[in-house]
Amino acid sequence: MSKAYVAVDIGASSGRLMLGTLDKGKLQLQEMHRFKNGFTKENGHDRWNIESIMNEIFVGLEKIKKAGYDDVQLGIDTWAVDYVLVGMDGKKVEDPISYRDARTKNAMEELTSDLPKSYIYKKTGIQFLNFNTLYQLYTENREELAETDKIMMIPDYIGYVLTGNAVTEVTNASTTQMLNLREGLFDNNLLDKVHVQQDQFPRLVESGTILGKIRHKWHTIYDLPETEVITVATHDTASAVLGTPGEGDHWAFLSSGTWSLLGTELNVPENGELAFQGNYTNEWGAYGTYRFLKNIMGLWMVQNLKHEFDDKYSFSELASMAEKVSPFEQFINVNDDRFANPENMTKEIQAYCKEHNEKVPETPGELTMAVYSNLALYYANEIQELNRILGYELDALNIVGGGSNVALLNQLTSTLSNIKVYAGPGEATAIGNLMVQMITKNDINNIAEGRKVIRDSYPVKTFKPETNKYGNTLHEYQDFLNTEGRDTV
Ligand code: LRH
Repeated sequence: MSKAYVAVDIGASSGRLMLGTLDKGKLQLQEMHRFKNGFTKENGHDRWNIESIMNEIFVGLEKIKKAGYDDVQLGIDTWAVDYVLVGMDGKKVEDPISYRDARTKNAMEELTSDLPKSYIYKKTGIQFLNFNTLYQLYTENREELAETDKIMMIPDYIGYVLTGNAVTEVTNASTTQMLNLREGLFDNNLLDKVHVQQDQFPRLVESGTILGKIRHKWHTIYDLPETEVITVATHDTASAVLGTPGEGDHWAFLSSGTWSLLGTELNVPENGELAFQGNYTNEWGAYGTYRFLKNIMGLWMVQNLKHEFDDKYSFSELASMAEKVSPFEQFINVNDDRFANPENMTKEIQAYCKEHNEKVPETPGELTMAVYSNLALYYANEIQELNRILGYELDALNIVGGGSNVALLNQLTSTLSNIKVYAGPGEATAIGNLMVQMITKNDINNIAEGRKVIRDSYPVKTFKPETNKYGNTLHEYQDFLNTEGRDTV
């Protein structure tokens, strides 16, 4: 049997264990376990239930053992920015708080009132999002923080529980907005600002570092395969971009899941004035790359609508209903903070439209179309912005992740952005996770070869721009955004 690799890929709304094997240059993927994820109110805050996540990982591993895999490699990726505080006893202090919790509402403005944004950006090259780890740590109780032995990003913490070994992996660590681009380390001034010491973060490691075997104690509780954990590109977006089969030098990516992460891969960070003004980020990637991108609200909006319709319709049913409605019936700034964690997404969208004298969407189809058409407009605007900042034209957009299955959104995006769209694979994140493991174990030589394996294993769908279909709509939307207040620093 060929070597078996397991990707533990956990997003904000679901997690999965995917088994990957390589056979004659083709990747075979099998979903072995899937579970729901989400935060709940606990002890005054929106928190992730980390024990339940651990439990799901063990359940998944037991299934893998039952399926006949006795010896596997395993990598973990999750969403970014959130962390677990670990006490002197080696245990979590509390369940980690979600980045969507209201606690950071004013933290960024407070912290940056005496450390200017331009100063932080020069050092870190990271976009200003009010939930970055820097601002989350700023809200922590100082005494509690001083007594904390370790501050661990979520995937590093999961690896630590599994193996007993603690590291801080760079792709995810960069989303703290506390890594110094030039020094390649946590920045002392920023650490001081939030009353944290260098050594509270376990040692920094690159993606592709072997973490160790799963601890004996877990084998005494669960029936697990022999498992070696590899620290992959632990930030899910870093894994997704690795798993994107872009070709040439000027391709853009859109990692389309709970968030829409739109950008391009660079070898040198771009943290000049235009990037700063446009609030673009330079997240660290595996093997010395940078993800130059922007966070856009994404499918989170549709996920919320779906729940609010009592999960009566699947995502594809919602898309079919949306297709029967005309696009662009209303303009919405999808990146408005009010959509980040509203009590009710349907009502928030409707209230927004009323306040802006835009047509109010009522039916599931209208609401879904309102989100998709405005996401596509937002993407198109940012592609122009990317071209302007980079000083060259991006010539293709690779859409990956669950959102790459929404043909309606792919076509709208292609036409509005006037760019060729390649859609797929949907499981790019798990694939990128597996790729780093395979490179570490010498089954694949490098990213370029890995991307070829992906191209050979997964057909992508192409969407071409339809000429002159929507006339001036993008310009009108850009005028709307300009009066609305764009996402700039
Ligand atoms: C996507 C993601 C994104 C981060 C956000 C917190 O899952 O990791 O890259 O900005 O979650």
